[in-house]
Amino acid sequence: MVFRDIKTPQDLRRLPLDQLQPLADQLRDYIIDTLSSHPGHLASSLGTVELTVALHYVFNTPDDKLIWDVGHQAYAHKILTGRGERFSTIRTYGGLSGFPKMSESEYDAFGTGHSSTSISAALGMATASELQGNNTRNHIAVIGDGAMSGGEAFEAMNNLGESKANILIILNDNGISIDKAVGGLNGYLTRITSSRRYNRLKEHVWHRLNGTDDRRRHDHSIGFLQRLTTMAKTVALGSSNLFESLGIRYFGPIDGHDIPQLVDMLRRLKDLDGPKLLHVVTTKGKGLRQAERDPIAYHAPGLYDIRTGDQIHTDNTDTPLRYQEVFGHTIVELAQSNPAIVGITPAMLTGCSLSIMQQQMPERVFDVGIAEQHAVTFAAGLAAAGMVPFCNIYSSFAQRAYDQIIHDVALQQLPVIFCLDRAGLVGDDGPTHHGVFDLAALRPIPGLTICAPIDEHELRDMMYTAQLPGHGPFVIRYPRGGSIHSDWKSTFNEIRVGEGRCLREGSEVAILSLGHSGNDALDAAEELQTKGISAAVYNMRFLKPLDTHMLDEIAAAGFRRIITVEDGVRLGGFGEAVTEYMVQHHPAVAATIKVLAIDDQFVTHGSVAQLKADCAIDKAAILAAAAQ
Ligand SMILES: Cc1ncc(C[n+]2csc(CCOP(=O)(O)OP(=O)(O)O)c2C)c(N)n1
Repeated sequence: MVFRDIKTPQDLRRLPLDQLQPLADQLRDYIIDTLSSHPGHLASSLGTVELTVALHYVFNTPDDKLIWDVGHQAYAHKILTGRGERFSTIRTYGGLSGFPKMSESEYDAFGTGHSSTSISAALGMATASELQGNNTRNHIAVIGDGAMSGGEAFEAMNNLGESKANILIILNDNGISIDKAVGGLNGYLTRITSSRRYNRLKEHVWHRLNGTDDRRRHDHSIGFLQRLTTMAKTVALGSSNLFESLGIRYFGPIDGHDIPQLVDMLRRLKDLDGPKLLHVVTTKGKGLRQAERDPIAYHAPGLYDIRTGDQIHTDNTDTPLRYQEVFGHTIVELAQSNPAIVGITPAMLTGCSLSIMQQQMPERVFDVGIAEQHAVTFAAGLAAAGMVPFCNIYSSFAQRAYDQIIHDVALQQLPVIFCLDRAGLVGDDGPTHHGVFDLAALRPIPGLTICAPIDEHELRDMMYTAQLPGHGPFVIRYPRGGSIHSDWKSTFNEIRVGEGRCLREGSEVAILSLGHSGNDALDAAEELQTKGISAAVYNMRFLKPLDTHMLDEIAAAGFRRIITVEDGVRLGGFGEAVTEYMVQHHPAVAATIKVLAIDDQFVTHGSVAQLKADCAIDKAAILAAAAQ
């Protein structure tokens, strides 16, 4: 059997049980081979290969609904559901999405990217099935221990436990989030999986019940198994089971790489009505030595050597630091002289570089798990009690905490400093992860200062300014990756809040930019110069408050065209803010404005350069607008 012969899960279901592990091995090799040159989420997907095979083997997908949480672990699922041939296009422009996507396949029951949604979605679908008179369809939510720490998962379980919905939660427990898993839930799961007394009892029960096909015994055995499991756990752990307390029947933990055991257990659970949870223990990165040893680095390792498995690092010492690293070093510097500074991240410790601060002052860094809402209100609490919290959240994940930003921070004018990482277009992760709504979403909130640096020196100055006494809540948003200068370590300068900067004088065209887009503006102005067009560049720096004094000057200067450029959505964004002001105060000038921003659509995945070109927010778009 060759895995390429499996075009759909129906083909898979025709295989004898003993063919499944060889199939899983082939799938794993294919993922490892492909991702070595087509980067993606490696370690998580390697950990779920056997689970994926077993799920599609036992359940009648796509009629039964399989819902992946986050969806970064669903590569084997993509390959088994008719997308094997196109797998090498994953995350590239026009290719497969890196996450489940309803429009991509009928097997992708629910689109994902952000975490902790699977149980809610499964409950919604199960409720719909019931209302539509279908009581036999199965709904399976596969959720990692990291994603389980997110509040929405708990809200869903609270609701689920009360319902009779026919839902199976698979808790895929590998003890790792992107970074080390944190929090009380993590400790709890570790206690369950490592309790020797409990596991001995469970093994005993399992062996007694294993291998029965008799339906009556089967039904009886599953109930017996559960009662014994609960009892054993109570004996071993000295407390009742968390999930059972919520009304969800708990099974496991079982080995998530043992296909026969998985298949047997899933078959039993398939016939058991009501909400239930199967706890499977897997190894993140399974099958690639380096990934098993360092699942944090191999969560999304980029390119790696197909023969050795070693990561290929393209950085050299001349490469400018990325914004995130500059953030990481700068917060340490600021924290050394300001003892009130603390750093907070919802589960993106390494990604946002707070790991740098954690190494040096661990007691002042808080990884709160995948919990954006909590991160913001936790920061608000710290600020209310006199600390200076830097709350670093990826822009798209901060969408989760919109109300907390309004209600807990802004309304009370608490000096929380939000550093919104991965703002703008992020590239291959695509629409779930682009940080393009932040400017427009935050602009209407009273009392927020909102700014974006053009380079890493400005990032440092903005961070420095934000932590000085007397400011209210402060938002600093910056993109993924490359900054500009190789000497990032500038001295700190206080920036006057709401003050823009003219970077280049000119007379015909004015280009007004916010944040990193200013670099395209400068490049465009340079090129316009060679074509005999004189272009001025204004780095506005602040979306809020807008530098209206500078806008008055620009209006008075008599430019034939004013161009605004930003890497965010048009509706309510920076360009519209400038236009609004001009319409009110300089109506004749308003007619000369061309806003370059992202139109009212979700942007697909692909390289940032390609997407910027598609959205007409790149240098070429500026040149075209200047020529009009
Ligand atoms: C709301 C939200 N916050 C943060 C992330 C970033 N993120 C992606 S995967 C992941 C870790 C998930 O851990 P787990 O569920 O245990 O899955 P594993 O990768 O370990 O298999 C995080 C934090 C996200 N996708 N969504």
